[in-house]
Amino acid sequence: MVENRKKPDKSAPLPLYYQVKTIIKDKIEQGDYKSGCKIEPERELAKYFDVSRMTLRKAITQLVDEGYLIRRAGEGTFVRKPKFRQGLLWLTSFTEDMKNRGLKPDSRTIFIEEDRACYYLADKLNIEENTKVIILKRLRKADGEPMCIEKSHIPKFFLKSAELTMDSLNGASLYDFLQNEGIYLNHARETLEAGIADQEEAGLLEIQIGAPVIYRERTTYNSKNTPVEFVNSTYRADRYKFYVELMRKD
Ligand code: 16G
Repeated sequence: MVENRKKPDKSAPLPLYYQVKTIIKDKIEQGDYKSGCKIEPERELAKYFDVSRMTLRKAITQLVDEGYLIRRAGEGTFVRKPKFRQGLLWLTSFTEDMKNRGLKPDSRTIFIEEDRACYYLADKLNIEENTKVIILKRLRKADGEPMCIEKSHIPKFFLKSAELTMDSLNGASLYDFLQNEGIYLNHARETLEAGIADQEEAGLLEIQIGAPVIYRERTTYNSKNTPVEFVNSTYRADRYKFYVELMRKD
């Protein structure tokens, strides 16, 4: 694998570790290093690139920090799966999003319960305090891999004909269920925040406690601008990056 790789240019003004890092990163992005494959030992790579072990280690450490590589104690360093790049412009469901990527969406319902809206939730959903809400907490997976945890809150009065239960949802799409109830979601407002996984999140998402996560808070509205759903989601930061196109203001 190392044979057809470029080498750093020692006369170039760029630091050597940075050149080595860029060469390895390009190979990952171009698919020469396949996701899941083990890269050569540091000693071998340092010799090939003709750099010190310290320089090589700095390049590798940055690629680990940026999510391109993962070190497994006693096993070596491996290429990570590329992150999902998700646009922030379109209102899609998790199911749609995974299908568009050619992946099989799946859900594990952690609980569905009925509760009364507290002041905070009432404010988010623009309902009276103590109004009945259905709370649905799910672990969402793509091709069997945990991606995020979603806790949705929906005012019960929206659900007229069918009850939202484990059986009625049966691992399927919540947005499809709402559409079958005649509820059409039109737009949403969302915030993203950085966080670190606590014990429960780490267990469900199969990541280390303290690993970076992204908290997304979304309120989804129908065409009358009435909030239908308020969601708290925890996304794996090692599997997602978000994308938005920006325009100049003037
Ligand atoms: C998305 C939504 C979530 C919604 C879910 C429905 C975020 C950031 N986005 O993941 O609000 O509940 O889709 O997905 O949380 P489903 O129709 O596949 O159940």
